[in-house]
Amino acid sequence: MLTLINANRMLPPIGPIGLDYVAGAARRAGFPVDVVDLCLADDPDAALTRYFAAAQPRLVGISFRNVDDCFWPSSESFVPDLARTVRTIRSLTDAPVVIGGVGFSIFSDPVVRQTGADFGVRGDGEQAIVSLLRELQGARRFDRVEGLLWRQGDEIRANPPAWPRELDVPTARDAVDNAAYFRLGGQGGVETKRGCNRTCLYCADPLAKGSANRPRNPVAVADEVESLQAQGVDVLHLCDAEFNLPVHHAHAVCEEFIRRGLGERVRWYAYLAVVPFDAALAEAMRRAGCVGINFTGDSAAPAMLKTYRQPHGRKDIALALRACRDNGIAVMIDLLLGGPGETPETVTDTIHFIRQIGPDCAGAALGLRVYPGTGLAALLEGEAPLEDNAGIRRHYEGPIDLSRPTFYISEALGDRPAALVRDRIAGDPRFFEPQDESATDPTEARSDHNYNCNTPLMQAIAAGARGAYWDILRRLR
Ligand code: B12
Repeated sequence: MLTLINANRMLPPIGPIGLDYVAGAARRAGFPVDVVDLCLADDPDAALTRYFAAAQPRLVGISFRNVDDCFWPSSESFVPDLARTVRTIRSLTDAPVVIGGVGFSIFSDPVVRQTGADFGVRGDGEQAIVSLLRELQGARRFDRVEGLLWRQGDEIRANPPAWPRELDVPTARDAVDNAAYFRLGGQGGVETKRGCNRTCLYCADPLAKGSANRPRNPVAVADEVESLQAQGVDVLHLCDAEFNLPVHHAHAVCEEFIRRGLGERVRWYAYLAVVPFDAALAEAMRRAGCVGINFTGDSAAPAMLKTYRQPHGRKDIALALRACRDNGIAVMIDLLLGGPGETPETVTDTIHFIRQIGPDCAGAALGLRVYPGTGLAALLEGEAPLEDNAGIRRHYEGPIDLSRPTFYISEALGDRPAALVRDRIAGDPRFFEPQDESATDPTEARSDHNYNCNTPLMQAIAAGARGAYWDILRRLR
């Protein structure tokens, strides 16, 4: 009835958790579901040809998690590949095609246009897939399907997304080969909530997940962790944008994990905002199994933190690090260098401060991906046409198209901003640093934290390493 396809072929492979949930929801509503996982297939075209020779689904759903690698300067876009996959599917079946996924949700309209898909779903997929299947069987009232993009004549219409406050997500996690992903990708994933009520300048999360925090019942989250553990997956990365928003929910999840003794059976990592965070949360997280935190530090320069609309100050970064140290939790601090107003002085200040407080590692990402509908896009568009903005960096010609990898790096950092950042890092091995502009081979001696085709990472996982990728890479050093 429904065939779901994972189109993300990035390596190391990350389990398509969204597809697992969507498949679970469709099955729970009584629809038979097949999953064709192109990430685990050696030859995707052959896998599709083999599958459709024997199957005639009513609907084909594609999960499109990453629109691009979100990394300057590599800027790899996956939309052309997706368009090719849609064409291949069209040559093999008459079933309509629907696309969903987090990356897709940010760019739903252009991706539907560029791929020629029949439908798209922006936002949560669990309710939407069931509604769409029912409408396809019945009245075909597509205006009733949550988050649906659909064609009416030459127009593409879009319904408001389903961002239910009460999240009822299937916990069985049995539609995807999670054991294979654990073996090849070194981690599993689980969500404790969706959405984010922060308004960070550059972030697209509210566009894909909504701007309210939508917590899940901690009991369901723990059930799901146990489902994964039963499949042999005992090292996890939480898939929340920021685990500690809201902080009472983070405590409630930890309490449930501790009550079930999960802290002794699984290890996990999470993304966290720098505030709110304190020793009590660090201790609860450690007891619940957390071994590593990736903080959204962004910067340590007060002016940049203000521009990024971060509520934390540099002192809070140091305090959070101390609380983690006291509880044996490894720390990665993610920096976002090059935003509006960044100067060589603010870069120096940030890197100097981070080196001084000494986290286990720090990600010196350079360049902000400009997502449409964010504060960053509004700020830049308000100044002048994007074409005239000297801070816009891109590898394509013609008019600016934000659905293609488009970045902003403050003009004040000059023509070789990566060289400048690397100079300030001065070979400190705790930093993941941007690729030098003069590097000719992007894979050669890489010291960044782009997890797309990251060979040292894949080799370490093949040799048995498990955990967050930053933690595996830092241990390799
Ligand atoms: C956690 C996370 C990670 C973890 C993954 C951990 C794990 N074990 O899963 C790690 C750190 C490994 C990671 C890595 C990367 N990530 Co990441 N990640 C996230 C994060 C925070 C959550 C993703 C997630 O799993 N969400 C939970 C699932 C359930 O949601 P979902 O996929 O959206 O699925 C729902 C809907 O989209 C929909 N849906 C999904 N599929 C389908 C299919 C159909 C047919 C339908 C109808 C609906 C549907 O229904 C689902 C349930 O409601 C997101 C941001 C976010 N808040 O979502 C970024 C995000 C997805 N990552 C992103 C990027 C860029 C990357 C990297 C490419 C970075 C890099 N260059 O290294 C790598 C890629 C790694 C890889 N090999 O694939 C970007 C993608 C944006 C873009 N430009 O395309 C995001 C959106 C962050 C951002 N705003 O920049 N990431």
